[in-house]
Amino acid sequence: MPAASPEPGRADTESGRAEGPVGSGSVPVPGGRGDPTVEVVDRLRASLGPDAVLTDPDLRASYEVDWTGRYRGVAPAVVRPASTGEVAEVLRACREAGVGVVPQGGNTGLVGGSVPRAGELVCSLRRLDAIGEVDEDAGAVVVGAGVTLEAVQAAVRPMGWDVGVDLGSRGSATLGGMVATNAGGEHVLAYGPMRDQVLGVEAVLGDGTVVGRLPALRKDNTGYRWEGILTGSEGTLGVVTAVHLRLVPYLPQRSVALLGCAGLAEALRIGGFLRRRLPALVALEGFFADGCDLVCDHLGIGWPFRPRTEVLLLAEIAAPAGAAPTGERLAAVVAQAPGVLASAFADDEAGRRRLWRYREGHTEAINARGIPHKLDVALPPAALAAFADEVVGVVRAIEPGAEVYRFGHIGDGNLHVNVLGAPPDDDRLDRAVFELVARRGGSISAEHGIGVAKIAALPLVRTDAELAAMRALKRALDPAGIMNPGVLLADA
Ligand code: FAD
Ligand code: 2HG
Ligand code: ZN
Repeated sequence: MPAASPEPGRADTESGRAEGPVGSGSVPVPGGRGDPTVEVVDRLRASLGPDAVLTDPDLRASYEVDWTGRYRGVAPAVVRPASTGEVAEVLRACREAGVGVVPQGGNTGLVGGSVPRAGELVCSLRRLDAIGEVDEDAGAVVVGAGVTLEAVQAAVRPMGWDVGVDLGSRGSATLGGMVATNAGGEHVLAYGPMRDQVLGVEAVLGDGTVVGRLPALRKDNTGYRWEGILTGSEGTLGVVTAVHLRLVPYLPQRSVALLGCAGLAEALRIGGFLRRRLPALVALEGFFADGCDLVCDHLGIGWPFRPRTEVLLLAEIAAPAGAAPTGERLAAVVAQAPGVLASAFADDEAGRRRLWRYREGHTEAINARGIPHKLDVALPPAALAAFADEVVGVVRAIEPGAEVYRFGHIGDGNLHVNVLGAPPDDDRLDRAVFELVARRGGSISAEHGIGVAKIAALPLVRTDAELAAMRALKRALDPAGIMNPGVLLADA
């Protein structure tokens, strides 16, 4: 399974956005006395200590470009607070000076929301990396926002618990970032997205106020809930500093089937057949032959089976240790499924990884070939297969030579359309695809969020009244507008 890591050296394009301090009243001399950014950096150096404030361009570099290389900017400094109190001090200093802040966790976000655009400070949460004691009876744990998903998995699995969300970026993505983006991933089918895993959060709002009581109670019906407001807020309301996670039982006995199908409609039909008969199904993923070829070339491996088929469907079932073997049950149900043209199975850890890499390997293989346009969309289940055909024509009408890769969590109606061969700063094809999605009753973001990549398209799927209510919420919690300006909401 690929480990996610930013690749600063890959990027050679600017996002095209102006750089410079935000929110200042009079016009200060950049870098001189009276420049609010310089004053904030000096203040934070004094209060957090010099090691927590990175201004050297080489040290800042990996924080200033996103994972895809499509979005980048320059930050006057990267600040690395080590406690909730220090995060509050960062936000207070920025608010008083009117300087924007970009919260950053693992920097694996795919919509450009985790890197600076217009001279904002980057506030990296990676030093908030404490993992609390696992509540073995209740199945819950409190973790710092900067803890990686992989670290939480390693901490809770020996106790028979697991995290309900799993992502290919598990080695770098942080729990704070996963809450902020309401991450989805490979097990939404079984456990839902991040929103369903969060019992409570602690956070610092845009004005420096600390909110949320941890540990949270499983039942606490006392008005608005911070975890509800902040999950999916993409760093625009405040900084999540700690998360109280609801855990799910660890199911180490797993079996994977990779199935060859004639097309996406057939794959969805087979998926429905498996779902009805296999309550232990935890993943139902899909991808097309051209993406499989790309992954094979990138990893230097062969196809998982012959004959070569247009679509590949990956199904995984899971059971507790010591339960009846899952592999036999999976193979027996697959044998009855109509329309399976080829198959490969794995029950052991190494075999499962081998099959998963055809699916999880897409993101890295695509990035290795160029800077992609990433269009993470959801469609009503009945519209997904027709959309997958139609979208290729819509892209090629704008960019005739484009390569269009389609893969994703098809059991959730979620397709990742990745386009190579179009200029990174030209979003005409993004717009055309989002308009198609809106016409077909879908969502322009299934799981990655809006960031800066989709901000102009948000009105396609949210009403004016909804956007006005979102802006009002933003103004209430972040009155100075310092939290991730330019992300999620235009003109907030
Ligand atoms: P970052 O990238 O650092 O930030 C993402 C957003 O959250 C930004 O807007 C940032 O400002 C904000 N933010 C970060 N930390 C905080 C905080 N503590 N408080 C407030 N705001 C904060 N995503 C999926 O949903 N499903 C997948 O299957 C999936 N697979 C991936 C596979 C690969 C190989 C890669 C590279 C990415 C994948 N992603 C996936 C995208 C990404 O990993 C998720 O969006 C993840 O939740 C981002 O976490 P992060 O810590 O890297 O956040
Ligand atoms: C996945 O499902 C991730 O692999 C990344 O959400 C999707 O690279 C992408 O577009
Ligand atoms: Zn995904």
